[in-house]
Amino acid sequence: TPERSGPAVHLLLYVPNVAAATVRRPVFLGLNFYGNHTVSRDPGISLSTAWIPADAPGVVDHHATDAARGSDAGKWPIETILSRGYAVATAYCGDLCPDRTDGLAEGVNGWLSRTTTENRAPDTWGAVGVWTWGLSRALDYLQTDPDVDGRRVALHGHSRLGKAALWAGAQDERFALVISNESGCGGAALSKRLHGETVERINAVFPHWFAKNFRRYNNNESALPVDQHELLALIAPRPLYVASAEGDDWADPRGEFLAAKGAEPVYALFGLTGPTIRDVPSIHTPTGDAVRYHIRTGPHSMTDYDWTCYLNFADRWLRDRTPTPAPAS
Ligand code: GTR
Repeated sequence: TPERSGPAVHLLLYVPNVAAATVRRPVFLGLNFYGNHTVSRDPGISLSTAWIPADAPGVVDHHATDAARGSDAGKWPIETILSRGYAVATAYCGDLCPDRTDGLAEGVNGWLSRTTTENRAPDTWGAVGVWTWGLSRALDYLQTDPDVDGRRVALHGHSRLGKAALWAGAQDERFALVISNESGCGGAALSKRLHGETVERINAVFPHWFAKNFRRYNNNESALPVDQHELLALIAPRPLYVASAEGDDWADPRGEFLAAKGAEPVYALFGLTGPTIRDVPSIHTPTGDAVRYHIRTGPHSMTDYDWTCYLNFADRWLRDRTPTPAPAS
């Protein structure tokens, strides 16, 4: 049937092994860059058979080999997350839309519409939109799984996948908390600052990521009717974490901070506060309550420091919420 021949998304799920759990576990959900097998060396994870970018370790002719297992595990401290009482869910972004210029011809978009990066209508989605849609479908599943609490899902994403996490969080109010890790241009960074990656540059190098309409603002950011603080504000009143790295000027840390600040007035309507200081805080000084921001040392990545901050933030906001009872066994 057509349904069976459609694209499949493989969702990897780890749940804390707690005897006689009385409540469902909150979840950290995020897409991964290079296949589920890269987030851990766990041999129980199936090796992705999908197309994978050539720049990933252990990839031969755009396909994963066993050498790729755990190659991105440094960004996924799964044991730590589980030990803090959270489940971990992830899927490969390439199952939804391969991350390459002609990737829209495959995956979900290829199956639905057969349009391509260049011949699609100017207002239809790009790869970021497809990944975003996939995050909501992953949440659909999590809300049916009795082991986890689909009402307490913390959505996170790094860089291009952080752009998708913000867009998913803005559109789908079922996500309980949203984390942007160095999402930069088209994510948390203000486009009109013209610092680091610009609209023209991102649309030229990644023509498949955004709607073609976004190209109207190439070298023309001042004409944008909105900027990224308004994307962040759409997540209100749900808790939002925006993080930057000192060595990641390309993502414009100050622009990310100022966007978080710019979302504050909307959070204030709900009696919630963000970073109350006026400019970028010192290194390793998370600041703000419902909208929280930090900048750490080091390059563009997602580190144990970042995760510690996100786990603390989730403890602050998701522990308070009434957990969904576990089904009677
Ligand atoms: C860069 C791109 C950024 C960011 C990054 C990443 O090449 O310019 O917008 O998305 O990739 O995803 O790591």
